[in-house]
Amino acid sequence: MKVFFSEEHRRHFPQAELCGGEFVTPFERPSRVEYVLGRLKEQGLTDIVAPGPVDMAPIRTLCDPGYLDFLENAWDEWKAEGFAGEVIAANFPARRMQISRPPRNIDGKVGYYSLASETALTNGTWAAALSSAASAQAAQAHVAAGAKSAFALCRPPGHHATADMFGGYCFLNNAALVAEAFRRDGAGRVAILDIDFHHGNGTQDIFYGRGDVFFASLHGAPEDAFPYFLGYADETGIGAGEGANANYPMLPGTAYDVWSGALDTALARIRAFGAEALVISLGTDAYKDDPISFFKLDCPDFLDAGRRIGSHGLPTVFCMEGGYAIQQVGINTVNVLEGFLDA
Ligand code: OKP
Ligand code: ZN
Repeated sequence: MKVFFSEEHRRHFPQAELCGGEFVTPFERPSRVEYVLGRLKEQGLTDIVAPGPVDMAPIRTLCDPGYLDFLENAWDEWKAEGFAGEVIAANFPARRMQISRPPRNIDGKVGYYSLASETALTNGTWAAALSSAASAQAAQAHVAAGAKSAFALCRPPGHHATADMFGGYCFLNNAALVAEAFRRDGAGRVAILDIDFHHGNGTQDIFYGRGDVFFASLHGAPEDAFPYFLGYADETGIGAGEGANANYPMLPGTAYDVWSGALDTALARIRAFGAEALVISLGTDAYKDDPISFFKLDCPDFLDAGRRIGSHGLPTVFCMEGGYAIQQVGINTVNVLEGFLDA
């Protein structure tokens, strides 16, 4: 399996994440990918290449123009305002406030264009987010050209990002870009399966009204887990998208017996949908020792999950999402890929 990876991810390394009322070193940190690269090489997956330049046109089609302008200029505007720290949201358009008028002031804009305040934006964030999207695009092009699968080692991740909001460590929705690219390249129906511990609210939001892209997510129940305000089982899609969204929220302590049942159900739905291509939002934070999650999957479970995904035989692009037990993130992520290849 070919791997697409850009060193430019390093340009996104905020010093701070707001966590429990303190600023901590962000869980989503550059060293995560070092562990994945190390494990890939250890297991003989050495076909690792840098993506070509990002294709902006599909990003402009997918995202709100004001949002893209914000991402590109936020750091400069923040500095011009005289703020000394990293760009962090503190003001949000809450219930019954205006959501159709982006403020002019950057302190207002950052809240307007975000869904949470844990994620800081810095000088290199835009470049890193574009490089992450470029890896996703290159992986998709490789599969569209006939390869059975590819791995986009994306950082920063993407599945929480909507067309107009960042948050949950995500800025551009890489998996959505891949699904859209498959559609443009002629796939009539595409499925996105999100196995990250957190609900892929951004991906769900992007495709919620569409019947051509099926979205399924296995995640911590929204009553108990970020992003808290989306991811319930009764969210099934709307209009043309009715029936093309499937959520599998699970409770604290969920282990592989229950999780794998949800995985099989989701895969059966994807098969019944008639997907011609598959995008996997590959987070491994369902791991038992993940510091910010509460499922109980063990390392070999990821191998088995990869096999189950691979047994469907669909052209597949994997996009890296979360996984914060950094010593194991390499093993768990590559286990999914090895299981897939072994199916
Ligand atoms: C991103 B991805 C830590 C709470 C963290 C945000 C989680 C974002 C997860 N105090 N809340 O889905 O892995
Ligand atoms: Zn996650």
